Parts: sequence; C-alpha cells; structure tokens
Amino acid sequence: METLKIKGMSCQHCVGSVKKALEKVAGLSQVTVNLEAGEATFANKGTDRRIIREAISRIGFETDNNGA
Ligand SMILES: [Cu+2]
Repeated sequence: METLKIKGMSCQHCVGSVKKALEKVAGLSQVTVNLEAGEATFANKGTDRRIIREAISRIGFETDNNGA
C-alpha cells in the first residue's frame, strides 16, 4: 500500500471527492482517505505518483511534493 498526503480536506464531502478521484486513476485500488491524518492510502499497480497527484490537484486539493 502507498500513502499520499493531501492538504485542504475539511469534511467528509472532501474525503468523498478525493476518494472518487483516486478510484478513477488506472492502477489504483483499495482507496481509503483519512480526514484527520490528511492522507490517502491505496494499492498501486505501477501508476506514476505524478499522475496520482495531478488527479488530486485537478479537483482542487494539494498534495505533498516529495512522495516518491
Ligand atoms: Cu469538505
């Protein structure tokens, strides 16, 4: 499993949006999003982190920039 820090989530609606966006990214599965921790966890079959971060920024949230 991989994790990704996500900034700007303030409620369960944000969590739902982030979860949906990540589930649409090819190669990702078992997506869970934790509001308190400000992070998403998922199984990744080789999808580039840059593509994952773009899916998040496209819906208006920021991600950490250093996750390999
Ligand atoms: Cu919200």
